[in-house]
Amino acid sequence: MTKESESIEMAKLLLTGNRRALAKAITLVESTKQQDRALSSELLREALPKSGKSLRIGISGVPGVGKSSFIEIFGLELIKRGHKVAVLAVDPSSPVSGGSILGDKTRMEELSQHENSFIRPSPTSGSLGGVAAQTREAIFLCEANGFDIILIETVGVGQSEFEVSSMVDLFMVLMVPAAGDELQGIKKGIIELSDLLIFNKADGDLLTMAENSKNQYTGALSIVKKNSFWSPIALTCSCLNKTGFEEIIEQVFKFQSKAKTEHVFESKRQTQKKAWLKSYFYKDIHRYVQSQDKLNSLYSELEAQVFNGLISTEHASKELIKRLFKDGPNEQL
Ligand SMILES: Nc1nc2c(ncn2[C@@H]2O[C@H](COP(=O)(O)OP(=O)(O)O)[C@@H](O)[C@H]2O)c(=O)[nH]1
Ligand SMILES: [Mg+2]
Repeated sequence: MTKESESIEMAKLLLTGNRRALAKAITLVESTKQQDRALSSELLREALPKSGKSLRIGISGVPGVGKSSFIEIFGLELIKRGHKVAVLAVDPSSPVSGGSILGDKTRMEELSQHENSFIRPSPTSGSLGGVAAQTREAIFLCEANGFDIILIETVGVGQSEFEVSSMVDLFMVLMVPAAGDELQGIKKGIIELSDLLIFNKADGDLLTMAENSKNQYTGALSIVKKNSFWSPIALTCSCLNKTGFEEIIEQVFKFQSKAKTEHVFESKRQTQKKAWLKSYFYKDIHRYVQSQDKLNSLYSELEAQVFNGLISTEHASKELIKRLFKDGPNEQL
């Protein structure tokens, strides 16, 4: 079979809702092997027209806040309502921590076995295009495979939150209930990103504190209007007692229908697409430069000169572009 027909066959199987084809397709887009790249972009080209019809939800929070436990219950509740739920993880630390995937599978035991769910752990970081780019492509593949809710779990540290928020429709942050003065310390940036702020572990000794945290935030959030149609909302839940999920789901779909009726849904996705094109373009150019010996050594030379204060960053960049256009690209781009 030629490479091209191989990817078309794979795409066909993917579009029928075949789960193994989805797993294989994601492995392919994650592959760094040169021969897989052509196959992968062919596959994406076939899948892309069938993607996009889902609600993409980012779920963030510090390790131990209960993201995996939350996804188990939230996912099963959504399935009960007739949805098909895919879970993707963006965890830049996973190759280091290693064991997190095993822990997640046991916390999402029922969900991972359900026929209307699909769970995929984080790709290995440092691979081609980066974890975030591959997750974005995995979203398209899950959608083409028939999933209408995509949950993207990310650890609430560093850059990954921003990357995930740039590929989802709705971003929720899980938090541990805390006393009033501790709440002040929570990063402002997180609140600006989030549409729903959820205090988990609202049970036992933490129940009162969770309610207090929620009330305190509700006051503060009413002033933060993210955009014309939605102000972030604070809620509580308990994965232990399975409480609070009814209201969370209600708010999620309220958000979706408001975003759609006020035409924010599509325009946000368009903005995200533009931003991603830009980022792919820059990454491709950078990768091309790295793949060409002459260009790469010029890059290193200029980098050293910038580092030593001999030339400006702007000058270095212009020199590189000059050389790039002079030599011209080749098929490796
Ligand atoms: N009491 C209580 N414990 C919870 C709740 N949700 C999660 N946990 C516990 O918190 C720990 C971390 O949960 P996990 O889902 O792995 O968190 P993650 O690291 O954010 O994915 C586990 O021991 C859970 O059993 C909850 O609602 N109430
Ligand atoms: Mg987890």
